[in-house]
Amino acid sequence: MEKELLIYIDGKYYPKSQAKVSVYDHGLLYGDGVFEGIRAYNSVVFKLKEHIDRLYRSARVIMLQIPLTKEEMIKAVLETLQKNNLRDAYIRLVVTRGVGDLGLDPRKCPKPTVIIITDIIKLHSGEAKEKGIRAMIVWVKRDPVDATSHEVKSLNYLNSILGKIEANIAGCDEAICLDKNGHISEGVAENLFIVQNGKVITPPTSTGALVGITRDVVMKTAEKIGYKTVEKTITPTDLFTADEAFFTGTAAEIIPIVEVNKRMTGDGKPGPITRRLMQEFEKIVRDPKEGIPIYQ
Ligand code: PXG
Repeated sequence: MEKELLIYIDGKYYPKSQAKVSVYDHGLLYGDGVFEGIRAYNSVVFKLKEHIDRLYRSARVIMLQIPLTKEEMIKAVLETLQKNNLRDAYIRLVVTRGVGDLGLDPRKCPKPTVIIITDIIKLHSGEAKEKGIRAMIVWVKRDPVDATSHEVKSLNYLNSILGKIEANIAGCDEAICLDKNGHISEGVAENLFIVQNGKVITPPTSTGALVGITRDVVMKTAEKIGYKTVEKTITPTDLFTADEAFFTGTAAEIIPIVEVNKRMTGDGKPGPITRRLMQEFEKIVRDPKEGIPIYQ
């Protein structure tokens, strides 16, 4: 039998089938916690420091005291990858409020639960990358910045799940969410970009979109290769009439969008600037300087 993957929970390692948390954990009972999805390429954890920084920022907003320093957390992530002998991996880092009682008061949870899952990466189909995907703007509004905004990467993903359900029942590949003003915010687990007249445009995080790490890499890369990049409000009309559109995210990387609510994007094929950015991105994720090596 194949050896089971080991999962880190609160400093100990458990085989996947035995890696469990209490039913009294407020991460389960209330979605009270924060997380990160991270990738390793060829033995280097891409942008690990940036993901750890975001995790601690998210935790700070919800007043969750992570019981490890950032350095200890990085060590724990690398050690989990080493124990599983992984080189290319998807890493899920979760910190919940921990075990409490059946009331939601976080003061009843003395100790946060820290979970590190490192698994083999499930790649997006090559077809999605090559041909692009069909997306739709759904009725589910992104949670606003004065509510459970996705600026904080919390365990509350019902907003995203609802969006995904709408796309699923409509037979679409992905959902796009609006903010409460009707402006485009992001996908359900991806940031969104459009290209208009050679300019690369993405909505501001004031729409409740996550401060995506891939988003940041793509914005910097676009600038570097000579495209003006702006953070600016995008309306549904802007999206319907864009020359190109694409999603970015740790799991998704860069995925071209070729249709939005049945309107063809550009000529219905992944656009030239999108393809150029995809090529550059492939190089960047494999650059050891862009991350932290697993085996030192
Ligand atoms: N927006 C939201 C709401 C997200 O959850 C992104 C954008 C992209 O951010 P990064 O930093 O990854 O470029 C995310 C990403 C997955 C998965 O497995 C990804 C996320 C959440 C849940 C699952 O694709 N977050």
